[in-house]
Amino acid sequence: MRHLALSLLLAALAAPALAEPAVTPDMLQKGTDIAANWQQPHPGYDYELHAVMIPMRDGVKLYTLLYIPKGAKGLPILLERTPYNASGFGEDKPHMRDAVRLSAREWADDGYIVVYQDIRGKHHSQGPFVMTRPPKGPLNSTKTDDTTDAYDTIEWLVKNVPQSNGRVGMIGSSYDGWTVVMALLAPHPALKAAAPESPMIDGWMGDDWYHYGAFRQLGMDYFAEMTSATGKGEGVPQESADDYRNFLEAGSAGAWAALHGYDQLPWWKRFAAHPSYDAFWQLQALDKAVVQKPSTVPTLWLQGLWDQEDMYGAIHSWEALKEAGFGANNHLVMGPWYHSQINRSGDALGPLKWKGDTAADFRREVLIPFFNTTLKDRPSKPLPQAMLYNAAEKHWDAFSDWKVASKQVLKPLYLQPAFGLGFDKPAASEESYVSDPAKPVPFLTPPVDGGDRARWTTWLVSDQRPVSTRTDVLSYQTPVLSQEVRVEGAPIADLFAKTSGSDGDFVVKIIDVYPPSYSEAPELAGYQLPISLDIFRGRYRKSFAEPEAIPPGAVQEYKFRLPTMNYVFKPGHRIMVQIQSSLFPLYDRNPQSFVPNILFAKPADYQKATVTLEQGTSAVLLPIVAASSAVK
Ligand code: PG9
Repeated sequence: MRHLALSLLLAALAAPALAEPAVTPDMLQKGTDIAANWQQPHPGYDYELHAVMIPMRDGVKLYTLLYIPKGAKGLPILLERTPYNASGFGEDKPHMRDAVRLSAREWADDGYIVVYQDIRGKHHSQGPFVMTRPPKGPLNSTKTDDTTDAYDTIEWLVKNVPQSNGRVGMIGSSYDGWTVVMALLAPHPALKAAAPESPMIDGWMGDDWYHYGAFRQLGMDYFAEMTSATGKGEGVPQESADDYRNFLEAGSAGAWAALHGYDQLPWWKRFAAHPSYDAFWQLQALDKAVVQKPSTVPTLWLQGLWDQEDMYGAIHSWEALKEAGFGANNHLVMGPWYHSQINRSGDALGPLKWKGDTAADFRREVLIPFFNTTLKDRPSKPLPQAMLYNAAEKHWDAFSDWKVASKQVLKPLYLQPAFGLGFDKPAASEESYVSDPAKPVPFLTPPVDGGDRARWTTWLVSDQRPVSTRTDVLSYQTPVLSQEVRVEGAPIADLFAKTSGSDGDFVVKIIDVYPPSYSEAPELAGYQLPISLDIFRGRYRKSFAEPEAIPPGAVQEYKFRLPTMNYVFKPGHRIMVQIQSSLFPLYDRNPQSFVPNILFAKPADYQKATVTLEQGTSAVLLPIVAASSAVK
């Protein structure tokens, strides 16, 4: 203070007289040099950016960013609701196409108002955050959910954005896809088109948290990132760079959680109390909800054919809607993409190279015209019922009648003696392996760093040769194919097996084995490319809600659906089926002795088991077609 007074005095003595009033002691006491309400002019910008707090029906305000092209009149709105921070992309960029997320670039080019909103309780929005907040009802006794929040947001937007034409489209992938589906459960009349991309639909059955009851523990970091802070929480510090080792040394997933302080996280505690498919999960399954409350909003259900996070949601929702008679306004798209790759460049997936950028081309040629039909009254080519990329032939196929799983004709491909695989039913025989929880089969060759995005996004197309020689992985294969085998639909794994344990997991992979020499792409010579794979927790073979111990030594049937394919196994290739009992550390280990909650299995519960597969009955049931049913 003394320094300030002294320097003011010196300045006053030295300074020449000013035309403007000098800084007076009075001003210094009462005033401030901070502008009352600074509005930064952006003369070079081609858009206006507005940050607003939109009130919901219960008074909670949600932080919303509006990107409005300068001089806009009568433009539709593209809305994305997210838990991942509405701001922080490119607000400092002068051109709207660079300022919005990459996924909305073509929308900016086409002339849209783009709106991002933080969902309740995340980042700059008010209210409490609840993980994938259940729809109002038995699990949510409040007056709001993400259906009402979307409704109230759209209501505000159409009344308060005079540059808009009063029509809104919703888009978003994964969690943001979930928010699109929630909006569809009671949509605002101004919602005219929707594109849930890889939406999280059923977290227990086959999306992010579990697959048929096997826990995806590698995603546990996400729990802390999302629920340790309103903003982005911190990642979990790992003991070593190898998550194979980290999870193995921790023991159960619950022990790992305890080690990392997860008893402070309400979501983890709620989650861990529901290891089976009880009402907690059933009442959140949105493929059931969309059928109970079908919307008339034109909707494109999108996902990747190798979607490593949400492989289940879009196809199951679309099938449920089609089966219930709501196919007319619902379309299915499955591209050759990893999770959310629809919003990035799509010229390749791991070692697989496509013709052109399958994602950008799709956004421009299909997705935007689809939105423009109802949002801009711009006529477009009618969309087929389903579009699936054919990764073997490298082109899109359009289908006027893509079969839902219950209507498929399936042909058994039997496990045969001497690791053969064929359409002829062989005489009964057996093959065994020892599954040892101390040496689980890795899903990627260790060291496995869960944070390594390049490996994570491509693991579903990773070469299976490194595990095919393990003694606890059974690899059955056909002779070299002399004719193509074309598949359209969802295969079913149908295993008859016994185990010396009282619980156990079954992993089934359908693999395209490339020829040993392959001049089209030498890096793929001999490659074992997974086309469809999943894991099933044995205790749920009779009921997902009520697990039952496996009677040791008794043959049981394990029957489960695998991910959808639109594929051709070409002449010169082989079809392979691999079977194993772990996929670690992506999935937690089954202790192989029955315990009430596997998340909290004790070290002594983990037991080796001898697993024996029946050959002659065990098969994968393939949706084989003689010729493509795609529209020409
Ligand atoms: N797959 C992520 C997720 C969605 C919903 C719940 C949990 C995780 C995502 O990419 O948003």
